[in-house]
Amino acid sequence: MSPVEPLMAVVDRIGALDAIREKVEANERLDFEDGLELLESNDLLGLGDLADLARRKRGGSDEVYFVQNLYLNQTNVCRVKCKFCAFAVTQKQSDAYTFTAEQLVEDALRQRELTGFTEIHMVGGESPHLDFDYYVEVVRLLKQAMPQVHLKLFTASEIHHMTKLSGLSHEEVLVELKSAGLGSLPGGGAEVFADRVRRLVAPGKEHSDFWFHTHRTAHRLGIPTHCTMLYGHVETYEERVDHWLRLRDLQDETGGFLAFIPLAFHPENTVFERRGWRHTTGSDDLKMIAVSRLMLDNIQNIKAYWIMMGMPLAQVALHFGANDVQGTVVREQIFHAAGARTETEQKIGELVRFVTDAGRIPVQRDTLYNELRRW
Ligand code: V47
Repeated sequence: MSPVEPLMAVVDRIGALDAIREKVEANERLDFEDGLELLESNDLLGLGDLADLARRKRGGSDEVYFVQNLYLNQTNVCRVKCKFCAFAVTQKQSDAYTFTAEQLVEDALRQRELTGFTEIHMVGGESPHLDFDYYVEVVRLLKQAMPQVHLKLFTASEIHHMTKLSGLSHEEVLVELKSAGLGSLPGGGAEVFADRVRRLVAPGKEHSDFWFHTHRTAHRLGIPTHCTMLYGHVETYEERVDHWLRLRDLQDETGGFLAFIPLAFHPENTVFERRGWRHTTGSDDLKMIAVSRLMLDNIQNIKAYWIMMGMPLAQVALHFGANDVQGTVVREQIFHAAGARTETEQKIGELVRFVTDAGRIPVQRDTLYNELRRW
């Protein structure tokens, strides 16, 4: 190899980002190859700059959103053995729990006195020991006890599980939950859509077509939803880009996604820890925020989930295309079971300080991105 060859490769790569910058400046849509170029780039600051440009070109301002929310998990009993999951247990394990609807309400009311949250985010395992009536009752009683609180409950996988429990269609399940008080769906269960990856990390999980069918149906019924990608395990860059493009297509069709949240794989207490898998690095996390913003040109909000990345890196992510830090998050179990060391709760004052120190304007929002308060 001649000494100039590596240099030429670097120059080519810089040239590729320049070509993408021209597209961003012209508000042109990025394609599959662009997505790969971006992921392959080592020009981390260049990626951040480009993502920040894209955010502004598409109407973004200096506002950074957060919601005051409570996390609940109705059960950790799960029939699916996803290899990335450290949260799920079987009914026979000593740490298995399933709360009744009354217990969940009592717990939420106690927390409400302390924090005044506006959203409950609740997900759990796919327990074979529950029936659909249980889920409807949980929603109904939570709504009855706290009519003002938005209920963001159940991943698409759980909705699909409810169709199996009840024999109802996705639409029938969603209609019933909506009339009981369901407000929106969180974005979990998406993992990585590619069949190859799903077979490797979540062989017992439903096909990704069901995830899309659930979200498409929810959007049609006027239930907004969120979307995610679980990255940093066995997926290739190609499979990450494919995942973004599939989400972008559905958003073109329905406009029902409120936000995208990239989720970094936490290996602790999973099969992958035993195989030597390591935690993602800060650069990969920042790259994922930036490329998510660049590829998902029709999803307005990209979340830097501080529970996953920590507040200091989330602050940097605000300059890499993110405009949301999720929320106060009272208690979180899925990432903490898998090794997250972050606090489970941020006081509003602390969130405000972090956002302000990053040079942005903190805005408290409700789940639907209506402004409640700004600093
Ligand atoms: O589907 C599970 C992921 C998801 C691990 O909608 C893991 O606003 C990393 O969906 N390491 C559930 N990730 C959480 C979720 C979520 C989180 C924050 C905001 C929103 C939203 C949704 O957590 C699962 C899976 O993809 N997950 N185990 C793990 N060891």
